[in-house]
Amino acid sequence: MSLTIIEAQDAIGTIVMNHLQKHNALSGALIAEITTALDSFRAQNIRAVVLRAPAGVKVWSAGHDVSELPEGGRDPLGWNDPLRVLVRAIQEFPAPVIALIEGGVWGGGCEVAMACDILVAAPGVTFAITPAKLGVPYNIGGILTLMNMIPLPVAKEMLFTAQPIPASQALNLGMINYIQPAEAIETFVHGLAAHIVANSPLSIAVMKEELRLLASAHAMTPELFERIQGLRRVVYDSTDYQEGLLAFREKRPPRFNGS
Ligand code: YXS
Repeated sequence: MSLTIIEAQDAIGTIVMNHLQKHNALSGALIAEITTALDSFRAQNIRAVVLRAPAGVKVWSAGHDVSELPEGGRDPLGWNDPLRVLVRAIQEFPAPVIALIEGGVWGGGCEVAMACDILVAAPGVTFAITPAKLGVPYNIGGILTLMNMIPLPVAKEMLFTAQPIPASQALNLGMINYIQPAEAIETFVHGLAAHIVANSPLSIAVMKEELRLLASAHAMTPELFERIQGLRRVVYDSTDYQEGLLAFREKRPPRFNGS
């Protein structure tokens, strides 16, 4: 059974994440369908993509599929992790990807949404970045995405509290472009996409890639890289990481002891 609904019309491609039983948890299978759709859109010269969940959902995406996180001793968010592959696929897609967001956005779901170029949310939307709740060592790609999107004090609050922020705050921060009523959001997003489709696809593709390259242009010395990897290993080798995964499976609050 497919986990997505894929449509393409008038140079606009739509990907509906439709694994509702797991609240669109970003499993390897769901991610594979999304990246396959993006490859197909690229071949069709699609000029704008809409990434969404079905209308009226309670949860846009519940983030990384926790059941697919490694049990420890290995970076849970390494280069080839499906979530990282999806984030890059969106960022490198040669046309704008518009996130049409309804419901809650959790963990890696926020990173997928923030990888999109334009974000339009319904009023009840919330965003929660939750690695601290699970004892996961967030990767620096995700950290940099956050630093490029919102002011450092708010990024720290979201990371350290793992609590949701409302769409109204996300709009004030400039993290999302618009809030639109649920009954109007689809028409609004397609209006945005129509403006994009009418413009030069080459000019837009080049500007999108220029922005991606410049936004990620940070000097990384070997010492800095090794220091960060060493810090992250402390986390994914920790008993707290194990406890975070176990608590999720057992549907109970985690009890972290800092080791
Ligand atoms: O119990 P069953 O088998 O029906 O399955 C439940 C949940 O276990 C499952 N599910 C997930 N499975 C894998 N990975 C997930 N992220 C995930 N989220 C949910 O879906 C079934 C229905 O969920 P349930 O009963 O909890 O629904 P609910 O309506 O009571 O609550 C909806 C949520 C989204 C508030 C709740 O499911 C939730 O808090 N999910 C986890 C959100 C989260 O913390 N995501 C971060 C995952 S870690 C991640 O993204 C990165 C590694 S990082 O941390 O770095 O960002």
